[in-house]
Order: sequence, then C-alpha cells, then structure tokens
Amino acid sequence: MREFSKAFLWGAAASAPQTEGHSLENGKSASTWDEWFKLAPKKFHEHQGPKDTSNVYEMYHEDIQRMKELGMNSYRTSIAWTRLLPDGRTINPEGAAFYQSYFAELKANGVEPIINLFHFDLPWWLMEKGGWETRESVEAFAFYAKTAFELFGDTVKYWTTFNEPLVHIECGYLYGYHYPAIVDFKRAVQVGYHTLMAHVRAVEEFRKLQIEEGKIGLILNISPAYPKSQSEEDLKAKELADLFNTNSFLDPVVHGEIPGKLIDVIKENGLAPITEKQDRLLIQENTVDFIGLNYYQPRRVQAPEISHVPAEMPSDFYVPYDKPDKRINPYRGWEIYPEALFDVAMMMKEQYGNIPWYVSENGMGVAEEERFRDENGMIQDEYRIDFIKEHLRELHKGIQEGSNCFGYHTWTFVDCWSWLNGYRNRYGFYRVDIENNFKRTLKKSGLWYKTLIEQHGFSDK
Ligand code: BGP
Repeated sequence: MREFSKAFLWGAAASAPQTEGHSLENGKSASTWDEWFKLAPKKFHEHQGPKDTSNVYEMYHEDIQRMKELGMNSYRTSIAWTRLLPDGRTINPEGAAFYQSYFAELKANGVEPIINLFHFDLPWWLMEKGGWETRESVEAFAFYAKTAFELFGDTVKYWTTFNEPLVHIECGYLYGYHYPAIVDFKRAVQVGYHTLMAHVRAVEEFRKLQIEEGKIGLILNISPAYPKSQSEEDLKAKELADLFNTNSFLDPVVHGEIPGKLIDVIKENGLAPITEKQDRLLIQENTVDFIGLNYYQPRRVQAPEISHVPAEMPSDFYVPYDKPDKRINPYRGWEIYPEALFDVAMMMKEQYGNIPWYVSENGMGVAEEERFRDENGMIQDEYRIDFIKEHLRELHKGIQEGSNCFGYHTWTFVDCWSWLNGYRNRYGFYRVDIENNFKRTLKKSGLWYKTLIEQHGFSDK
C-alpha cells in the first residue's frame, strides 16, 4: 500500500478562462484571449474560442457536488481579473457575487479552495498599454490582488499569485503561442521581471492584510533539465536551462534573491531589464509560504552547436535533446517520465529549505476519448489511472525521503478548454459533451480517484 497522510490534499486544478464560459457576459471585459480569438480565430483548434468554455459559471453548484462525491478535499481555480475588475479599478458586483458564492460553496462542501489570480488571461485594456512590458502592470496587478484578498479573504485561505509565470513570458514573447506573439529575448526578460515584481507586490499586499490562517504561494511549471551526456558542455546547458526555467522564479520567491549567476548571464548578453531601486528589498521581504509545481514532462537538453554572442534566444544556451527511447504521450507530444517527480521532491527538500509544496497539476491529455466508452457510456481511461499511479509512486518515494509535499492535484476535474488546442485533448475525470449543453459524465479514472482518496493511497501490486 502506498499510503499518504490523512491531511494530504487531494483534488484537481483548473482556471477561470478555461472553465467559466460567459467570457464576454455578466459584466466581464475582454482578456487577450477574447481579443485574439476575434482577430485570428483560425489559430484556434476547430475555431473553439474562450467564449463558451465548460460553463462553470452556471454549473458550479452541480460540479461541487461531483467533487464532494469523489471525496476531493481541495480544488484550485482562478479568478478572471477581467470579471472582477473589468476596467482595472471598479468592482463588477455580479462578478464579485459569483466568486463569493462559488468559493463559499466549495468550502461548505469540504473542498478547500486554492485561488489563483493570474492564469495567462491579461486584461485587454492593460495589453493596449503594453501589458507586462510596462511597469504600470505591476501596480495594476497589486491593486487587483489586494481587492481579491479583501473581498474573499474570509473564505479563501490558500492563495497563489501566478500560474506558470514562465508560460506567458515564453509563449507571448519568445515562441509565438500566446498573444502578442512577439519574438524578442530582451522584451521577454522585461516581461519576466515585471511578472516577478507583480508577484512580490501582491505578496506584500497580502501580508499587510494579515488574513487569519491565510497562506500565499506561487505555481510554477517544473520541467527539470536532464543533459544528453555528462560532457562539460551538456552539463553547462543543463545548468543554464534550470537557471532560466526553475531557479529564475523559485530562488527569488523562496529565498528572496534572484540568482547572481542569472543576473550575470543576462547582463553579459545585453538583456538586462529596467528595474527600480526598491525592488531588491521588496523581493527579499516578500517570500512565499508554499509552492505549487505543475509537472508534466522533463526537459532533455544538450549544448547548442552554434551560439550567438550576445544571445538572441534561449537556444543560444541550451537546445532540446530528442532522447530516442523516451516514452511519449502521442496526443500532446510530451514525454512521460514519472521519475522526475522524485527528483523534484528532492530538489525542494535540498535546494529550497524543504518549504511546503504540492503537485498543483499533473495529468494526461488524450484526444478522441469517446473511443473508449463502454456499453454504459463510461470512458475506460485506464491509461490515465496508470499515469497518475506512476507519478504518485515517485511522489510517495520523495515524501518518504522527507520532502515536504502536502498535496496532489490533477489537471483536471471536468474536461476543459485548452488555449489553442480547444477541446481536442481531454484531461478530466468527467467527460464534457460540448455538443450537449456541456453535460458531464464520469470516467473510470474518476471512480479510481475516489477510491484512492477514501483509502489515502493505493495498493501497488
Ligand atoms: C498547464 C496549464 C493549464 C493546462 C495544462 C494542460 O501548463 O497551466 O492551463 O492547459 O497545462 O496543457 P494543454 O492544455 O496545453 O494541453
């Protein structure tokens, strides 16, 4: 039996833009996703846009009963900045009432809400002013965070500022997957810096309010780097990949300091962002209480054959290594490597002072899951059960070695909309039928999760 503590948090994660629907209704203003879909609908899988995501706005009551039925004791979602503060300053009463009711109902049903503030959905009004490239974004976010803490702090005790801050930086300013799809390393670094400062200012506002039992953290996507070989060059590529993708955020938010090595590399390559005098102290004084780590895949790296000096892209420091014998999820194209979760657990213990942390996302997206329906209509997603088990096995090992992990959340509870991929790959414990009023149907993995939670673990024969 792989047993977890009785207090362990079991649940799932989602986000406002991917689940709520009603994206331009009930007083909400447009985010970059709403506008981008208007500007370039062809970029989105089967033209599925952010407007009609899984309709949690109307269906949260039933969904919470479903969570309760599975025995989930926690759930993460986010607030849409554009729903709460459509113009950045004025509270939308309907939006505030919706979140208040949603969070209180979770709590009343024994499902601890973990509420995140930013999940890639920047307000359009802020984008028009330059988005995360302008320092104004830092104070705008701090105001939004303070408003959310004041409104919902009595109910919500676990807060996170950003989900995967690296993603809006690299997808928006390096690789073209998110709006504004700019490719510019220096601008990406500035966006990253302002994101970090926005996080830090939100933590500062949180501390000022002294919310009883309140805890605040950050959620990072973690893809630990593994080098192709032990050569000096490949090891350096690994070090730089971790420096840019892991230590860049974990060090300042946990230890209160941006790694000196990262500052050197950035300066040497003419990428230094504009900063303000008080920033260093602010970073130092506003560290977090806990960390969430979203783990899907490792990062295999090797040294680049040719590098530009100064660097023009991260690929001047490290490039992907296509490991020939890797296991892969063919639908998403991501490598499956559960062992990394043990390494991550050890990293948190050894390099990050064993700060409390949890797996804030882990899961498997599969296309055309209706193929696996049995005669009763239930999707027999054995592959998802195996995936979760394999990852939990490694996590359990890490906890036994003393890593301070307090929970595990899958992505996701009910199938949800996925950015450019729409509803292609499904991750949920519940199938969502988008053709039929977003009807939910339990999958086999949901039943399995229920037993797992009941038994505080699973038997590992
Ligand atoms: C994470 C994001 C989620 C979610 C998930 C699955 O990186 O936090 O928003 O979408 O990945 O990825 P995808 O939807 O791209 O398949």
